[in-house]
This record gives sequence, C-alpha cells and structure tokens, in this order.
Amino acid sequence: MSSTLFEKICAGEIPADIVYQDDQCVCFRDIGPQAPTHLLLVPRKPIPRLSLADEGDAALLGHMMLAAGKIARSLGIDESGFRLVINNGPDAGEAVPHLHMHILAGRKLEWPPG
Ligand code: D5M
Repeated sequence: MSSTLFEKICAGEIPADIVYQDDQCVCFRDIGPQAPTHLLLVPRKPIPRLSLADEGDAALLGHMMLAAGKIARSLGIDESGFRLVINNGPDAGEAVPHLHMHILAGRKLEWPPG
C-alpha cells in the first residue's frame, strides 16, 4: 500500500490532472496553481526530499531534469520561459514529504522569489 500523497497519485489511487508520465516519474497540475501553468514533477520512487537523495538516485534525478525540458517543449512554454523549483525543508515551504519539482510558467516570474 503506498503512503505519501504523491505516491498515491502516481499509483492512480488519488485523481490528478496528469500531463506526462513514464516508468520513472509523473507530472500533474498543481491543485493550487501559482502561475497559469503550474505542474509538479515527481519521481515514482518516494524520495522524501532532495537532500535525502543519494548517488544511486543520480540517473533518476537526471531523467527528471530531461523530462522537465521535454514537458516544457510539449506544452510550448520552453521559449517564453519557465522556472523549476524544489522546496527542501520547512524554511523553503516544503509541505509534501515526497520529492517534487514545481514547473512554473505563463507569466513573468519575479526574482528573487518570496
Ligand atoms: O508543494 C506541494 C504542492 O503540492 C503544493 O503546491 C500544492 C500541491 N498539492 C497538494 N495536494 C495536491 C494534489 N492532490 N494534487 C495536486 N497538487 C497538490 P511544496 O513544495 O511541498 O510546498
């Protein structure tokens, strides 16, 4: 039985608006979008947070970066611009203890972020 919220989404136990998936990761629309396009890209493997990934996760993390670029191209946000965000730990606002990459696009994004 899967445990984290995002494991449940990956397993199809909780509905989500999935825009991409493969054998290693799943990408779906964030339930509380902070930009016109706001996606979450998560590994099927439940790594709790980036700082707990290890050398054995290197290929998976690389795969996710390439998947983010592929997803951006497929949605046509690659030229106008998009931002990848990983919140790691409480000060960064991490709410779900399953590694996830935010993909934000569709408006001018401020820098530095809040
Ligand atoms: O981001 C956690 C993100 O997860 C936050 O932007 C809301 C999103 N979220 C929470 N529940 C769901 C479901 N059920 N579907 C889609 N998106 C969801 P963090 O970086 O941990 O703050």
